Amino acid sequence: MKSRAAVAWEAKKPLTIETIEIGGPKPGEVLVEIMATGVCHTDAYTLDGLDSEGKFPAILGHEGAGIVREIGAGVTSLKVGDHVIPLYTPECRQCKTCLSQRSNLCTSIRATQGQGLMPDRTSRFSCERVGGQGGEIFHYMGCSTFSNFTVLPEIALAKVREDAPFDKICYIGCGVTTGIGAVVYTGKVWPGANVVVFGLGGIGLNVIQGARMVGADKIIGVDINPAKVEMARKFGMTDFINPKEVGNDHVVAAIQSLTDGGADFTFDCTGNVNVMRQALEACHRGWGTSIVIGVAPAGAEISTRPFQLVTGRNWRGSAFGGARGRTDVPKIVDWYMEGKINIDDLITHTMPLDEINTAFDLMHEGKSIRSVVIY
Ligand code: NAD
Ligand code: AHE
Ligand code: ZN
Repeated sequence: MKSRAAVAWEAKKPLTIETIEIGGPKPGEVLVEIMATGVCHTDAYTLDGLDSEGKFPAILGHEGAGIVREIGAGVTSLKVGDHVIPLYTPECRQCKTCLSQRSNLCTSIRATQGQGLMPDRTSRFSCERVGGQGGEIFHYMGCSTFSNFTVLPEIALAKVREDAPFDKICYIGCGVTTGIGAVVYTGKVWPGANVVVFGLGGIGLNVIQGARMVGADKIIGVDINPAKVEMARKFGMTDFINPKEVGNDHVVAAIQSLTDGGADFTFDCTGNVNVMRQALEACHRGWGTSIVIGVAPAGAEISTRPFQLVTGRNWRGSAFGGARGRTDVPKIVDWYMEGKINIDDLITHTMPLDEINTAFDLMHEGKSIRSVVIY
């Protein structure tokens, strides 16, 4: 069948809207009509050529919601008409990691996903504009939600309730779950904790609302863009630090002074390795935990004095908020529908697929929190 899709032909070039060909679902796979998709900073990072796994041409997008239109042989957990959220972190419930219950990083299809392919090592997407190799276009993060129709393995789809609006719950496919999950599942932040969030964008603001949800005391935001302050306060930020105002070398001291020596939890939501170091060093001696969420450019490395760890600070990371997609995503959709979390105010822009490049422009200009493409 055919689908409209925004294709990334090469790094640093705008996406173009194409009519592509999609192969039907093979055994264990599902054809999904994507109804809406968010644009995450990670899409921009890959498009900017910063992703060591970035392959072109590709159909980007990993923050979608849609409807099952066709199922392949052997699919048992989904049926045509089900509402679903694609999962770049699947949940097979059979691999060593899933069975361990110690991590959400299901390994069953990770290798082929990183190569832009389906588990059988082929692509379902092609476009006649591509020369050679049968016009193949790569998948992205196993999702490719910048196509109106896409194919995913059954284990990479969370079934969600049918009364939830696609144009809002698509954001649960990455940003909402990543931010709130990092607080709830990865950090297990306790009531009364002091929390610092570096980067008040589409992820950081969800860390803030997660911290408020679990009863954190001080929630300190750090950002170089003061335009983010108003929204951050609305979501629970109690204090704000602008490194450009206090001086980059004084950010850690400013946090220590607000938190009686250091934070219980800090979260990097910038992807900047220098900020990651600040976030670690702003933690309280003896127990403070810093959680890296931001995705750094290929080749970047983090550093600090080992003494920071010897004296009890913990450096951790979180992917997809530590959430087990098929288990936890439907619950997060419930939280939204029950009014426990706010998604609507974070979606600052919506647009049709033809205008998807505007979403990248708004992000780079610091003018949006989340842009959502509605098909
Ligand atoms: P965004 O562009 O919406 O927000 C980034 C924010 O960081 C902006 O407000 C920006 O002003 C701020 N910032 C940039 N440099 C800064 C600095 N030096 N000091 C303080 N603030 C600074 O991006 P987003 O969608 O919120 O994504 C944030 C990061 O999280 C990206 O690196 C993205 O790739 C990553 N991410 C990771 C996961 C995961 O599972 N680990 C999931 C989604 C996104
Ligand atoms: N491809 C990059 C890594 C990118 C990365 O870390 N992705 C996050 C999700 S970002 C969503 O917006 C993630 O889930 N990582 C775990 C994983 O298995 O990819 C690289 O460095 O190669
Ligand atoms: Zn994302």
